[in-house]
Amino acid sequence: MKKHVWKISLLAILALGLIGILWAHQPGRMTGGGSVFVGDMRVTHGFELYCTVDVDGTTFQPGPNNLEINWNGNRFHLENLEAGLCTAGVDPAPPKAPFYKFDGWGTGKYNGVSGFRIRFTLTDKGEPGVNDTAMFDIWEDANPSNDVLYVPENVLTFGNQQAHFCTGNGNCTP
Ligand SMILES: [Ca+2]
Ligand SMILES: [Ca+2]
Repeated sequence: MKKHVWKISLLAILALGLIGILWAHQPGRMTGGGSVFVGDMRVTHGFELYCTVDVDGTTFQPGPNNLEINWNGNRFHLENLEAGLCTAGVDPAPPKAPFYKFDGWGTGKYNGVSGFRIRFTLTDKGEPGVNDTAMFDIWEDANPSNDVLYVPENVLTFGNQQAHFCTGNGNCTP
């Protein structure tokens, strides 16, 4: 009888360990939006983005990635996310998620014209979104001195950003 209980306990520990490993390799995604101000200029964004490189360095295929930014009558539309590095460090709960910071890099359209590049950082530092931050830098790929938007990392004035485990309709498979 004792031996039997010991065996069940060992199996339980192995199962928990396996679940832990699987969770550690869960890819993530981030959704949300809001506004940040640069002086008097309001910069508004909305997005759904999938990590291409997760906390543990595992790479995943990106799902449908969307990022729109509007400022002073201008707009940027992400066409291709080339990298999305997700890192842990701050608790983004609720909900429970495997990361809080999304560092992205990609190309898109500025006022309808392709050939622009963006580098950005979005964070989820809990709820409501008052501690969440955003940083954007957008420039012309062929002429990097043509920087069309630079927003230093700043807290959101309106909105909220949410880190999630990668569930739902996106392409979450490695
Ligand atoms: Ca959150
Ligand atoms: Ca948040």
